[in-house]
Parts: sequence; C-alpha cells; structure tokens
Amino acid sequence: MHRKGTTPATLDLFADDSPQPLACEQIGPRSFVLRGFALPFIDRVLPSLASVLTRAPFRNMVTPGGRTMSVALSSCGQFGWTTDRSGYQYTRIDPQTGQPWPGMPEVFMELARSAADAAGFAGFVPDACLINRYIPGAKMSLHQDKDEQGYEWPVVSISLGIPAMFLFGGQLRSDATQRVPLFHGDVVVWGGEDRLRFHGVMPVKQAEHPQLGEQRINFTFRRAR
Ligand code: MD6
Ligand code: FE
Repeated sequence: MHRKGTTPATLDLFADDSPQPLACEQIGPRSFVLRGFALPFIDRVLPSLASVLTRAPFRNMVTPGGRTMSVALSSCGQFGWTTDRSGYQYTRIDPQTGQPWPGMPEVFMELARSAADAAGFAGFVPDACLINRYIPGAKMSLHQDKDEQGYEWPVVSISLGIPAMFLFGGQLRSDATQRVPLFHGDVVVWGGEDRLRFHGVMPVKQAEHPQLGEQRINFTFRRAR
C-alpha cells in the first residue's frame, strides 16, 4: 500500500537510465530497422572510417547511363563496388588508386555481424562494405541490390549523420513504397524473400549533425562472392 501523491516503487523499474530494450521495427517479412543499434560502436567506427577514406577517398562515379551520381562512394573489404560506362561491378582493386580496397576494419565486421544476427541472419561474414556519402540534395533512385553472386545473405545498412527518408518498395519497380525515416545509428537489415526489393533514398534535407556535420554516411555490407 502506498500513500497518495507518491509514485509506486514498481514504476521506477523503468525510470530514466535503465537499459532500454532494442527498438526493432519490421518493414517486411525478413526486413528490420534496428533503431540506434550502431550507437555503441560509433566511437570506434569513426576513426576507422577516417582511416579507410585516406586510402580510398570518396568519389562521384558515373553510371552506365552516363550520369554522375549525387552520392559519393568508397568501399572497404575484399571487394569494392564500382560503376562506370561499362556497368556495375565488384572489383578487388580500387580503379582510382590502383591499390586493393582498404581491408574491412574489425569494428565494421563486428557491427555488421551482430546486426545481422539480431535480425535473424546468424553467421553473416560480409566481404564488401560500400560507403555512401550524401550531402544535402543528394539522393539514390529506386534500385535493387543485385550485383552480388548470390542472394542467400542479407544486406546490412548503417546510417550515420543527418537524417534521410528511405524508400522501401516491393519486388517490382512499380510497387508502392514505404517511407522509413533513418537517423544516426539506425541499422536496416533485409534478406531472404525481401533481398531483391526495390529501395532508394529521397533527396536529403539540409541539416547539421554534431559529429558529422552536413552529411549523411551510409554503409551497406554485403556478401559479394
Ligand atoms: C542508403 N542504401 O541508405 C542507400 N541497399 O544510403 C541502399 O541502397 C541500401 O540501405 C541495400 C540495403 C540497404 C540499403
Ligand atoms: Fe541499395
């Protein structure tokens, strides 16, 4: 029994700084948004990212259709994703430096594996991490991730910096899309029957992030071979 005007002690169990359960939103049968999942890794991710970018700087690639992408790209891992007039492909060598892509930092691997595991894809060992940089106004048109050799592994996507509106469609380009806002530290995982769903990113709005400034960085981890 408790007195009027006081809070029952049991409510304090969930007060203030007690650990929150992982917020997980299901956006498809095998697709999930893990809110804030990357936050505990970020202090280790940012220096590793800086090191990767000194060895493989961001560049604006040209699509097979001849358009320069508004999103700047880099990669790390055994394979990097590139595009030019001849098509999209994974390569072992960065065509811009003539060197192998930087190795995948341990913390990147750990983050990708644990996110995949949390979404029901235990045992994921990515061999490619594509790094995308969006400045305000940059966008990614609806596309499928289908340059990999097989589709038995999911794609794990990490968002850092300013927010973006992610579009998650269906198996056909013409299918309706869901709008999923993505914030610093959010992770999207999709695979299985959802692996080839169309998706994209709406033009990123002007904003400033305290750690990353006026940009959004996205990592997408895949198994290319
Ligand atoms: C982005 N992401 O979020 C673009 N692809 O910046 C992708 O294209 C993507 O987030 C496959 C799976 C997750 C993704
Ligand atoms: Fe994609």
